[in-house]
Amino acid sequence: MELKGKRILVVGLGRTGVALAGFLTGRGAEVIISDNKPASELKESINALKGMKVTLDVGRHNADILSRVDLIIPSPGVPPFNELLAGGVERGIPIISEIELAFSYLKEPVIAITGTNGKTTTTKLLGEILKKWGKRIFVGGNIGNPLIEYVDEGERADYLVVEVSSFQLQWVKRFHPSVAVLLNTSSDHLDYHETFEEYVSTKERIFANQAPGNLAVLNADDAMSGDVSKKIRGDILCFSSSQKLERGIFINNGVLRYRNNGGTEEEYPVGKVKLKGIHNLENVMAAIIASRRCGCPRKVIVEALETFKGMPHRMEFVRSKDGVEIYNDSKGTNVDAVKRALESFSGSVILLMGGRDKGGDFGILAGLIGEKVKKLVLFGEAREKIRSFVGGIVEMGSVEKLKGAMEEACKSSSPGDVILLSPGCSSFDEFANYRERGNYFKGIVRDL
Ligand code: UMA
Repeated sequence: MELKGKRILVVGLGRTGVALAGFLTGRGAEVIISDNKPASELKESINALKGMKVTLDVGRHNADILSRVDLIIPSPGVPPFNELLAGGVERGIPIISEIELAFSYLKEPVIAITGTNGKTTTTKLLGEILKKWGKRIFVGGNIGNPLIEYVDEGERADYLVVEVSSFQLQWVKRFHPSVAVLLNTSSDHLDYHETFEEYVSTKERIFANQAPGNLAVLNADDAMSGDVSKKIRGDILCFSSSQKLERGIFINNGVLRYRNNGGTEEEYPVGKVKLKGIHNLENVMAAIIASRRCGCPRKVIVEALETFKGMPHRMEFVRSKDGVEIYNDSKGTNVDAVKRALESFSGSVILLMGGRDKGGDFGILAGLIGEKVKKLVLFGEAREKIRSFVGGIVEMGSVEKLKGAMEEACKSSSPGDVILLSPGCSSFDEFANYRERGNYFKGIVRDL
C-alpha cells in the first residue's frame, strides 16, 4: 500500500494509535491523530510519540479535519458511528482498519479468531500449541499487541495467531486469514451495534475474502452458523458440544472426536484438558481444528491441553475458603458468558452479577439461575434492571458495590458452595476495566 505523501487520520490514541503513528510516519505519510480524551488523560501515549512528526487534535473530534485527509484508520475500540468515521463514510473517504493495513504487508499465514466469547483463550491456547510444536509464533491483535507492530519487528514468525474484534472487521477489504474461526455470536455489544443482525454481519466479515483452500471454523451449535456458512468460499469445519458431526469435532463419551475433511478420525481425551467448562471445550475444539490444519501433530496438541491453564479473569479459580470454592469471571461482561460460567457448575452457586448494563437480555438466565444458583447477589448500576428480569427465582441480595456483594455472599455461604463473580455487565460504573474489577475481587478474596 503506497503511504508516502498521503494525509492519514488515525482515530484514537491508545496503543494501536501510537503503533500506527510510528508505522505511517516511518513510510512518509502525513499523520493527524484525533482522540476525544483531553491531553491530560493521554500523557503516556503523547510521550510515546516523541520524535514523530504528527499533528494532534485531542479533547474532542473535530469533523473539519476531514476536508484534509485521504485515508482514515480507526483504533479497534472506535465504534462505527463515531462522528469522524460516519463523516468519512459520508464524504467517501476510504476507511481501513489497522489489521487491514498490517495484512497488506504480510506474507506469513494468518490464523484469525473472533466471536463474542472465548477469543482470547482460544488465541492464547492456539499460540501455545503451535509454540510447543517448535514453530515461531506471533500472538496478538486485539489482545495487547497490535498486528501492525509485527510488521516492523525484526523477528519473523511461521504463523500469526490474531484475535480480531467486530469493530476491526467492520473496515476490512482484503484481509483473508488462511484459517478463520468464528467461535460464537451472542447479543454482546448491542450498546454499539444497532441490531444483532448487524453485529453478526460484521463478525462474518472474517470469512468475506477467504478463497478456496482457506479454512473457516464454525460453531455448529450457534444459530447463525447455517446462514453464515452459505456465504463461505473456503473449506468449512465445525465444532459442537451438543451433537455428533460427520466432519469436524464434537464431544462424545468423554473424548473430543475429530473427523477431518479427509475422513480420518482421532480422539482427544476430555480428562486431559485443564480448562474448566463446556465453553472452554468449545474453545479447545476450535484450537484443535486450526492447529491440525497447520499440520501440528496430535501428540503435541494433547501435551499443550494438559498444561494450558487459561487466562486471568476468565473462570479463574481464586481459592478455597472454609470449603467454599471462589471463582473470578470478571471478563464475563455479557449474559452469554454468565450462562456459560453457570453451566460449568453442578449447583449451589452464589452468583455475583452487576456493573453497567450493556443492553443484554438477562431473562435468558432465568432457567439456569433456578437450577444452579443458591443465592443471587446483585450490585452496581444494573442491579435494578437485572432484578426486573430474574428477581424472585432464588434468594436475592442487592447492594451498591462489589465489595458489599462479596460480604453478603460470604455470609450466606456454607461448605460445598461456589462463589462466582460473573457480572454479565461491563465494569465501568465502578472500575476502569474488567481487569481492575477482577484484581480488586481477587484482593478481597485473598484477604478473607
Ligand atoms: N477513542 C476516541 N473516540 C472514540 C472511541 C475511542 O477517540 O469514539 C479513543 C479513546 O479515547 C482511546 C483511544 O481511542 O484513547 C484508543 O482506543 P482503543 O480502545 O482502540 O485502544 P487501544 O489502546 O488501541 O486498544 C486496542 C484494543 N481495545 C479495544 O478493542 C477496545 C485492545 O483490546 C488491544 O489490546 C489493543 O488495541 C492492541 O491491539 C483491549 C480490549 O479490551 C484489551 N478489547 C476488548 C475485549 O477484549 O473485550 C474488545
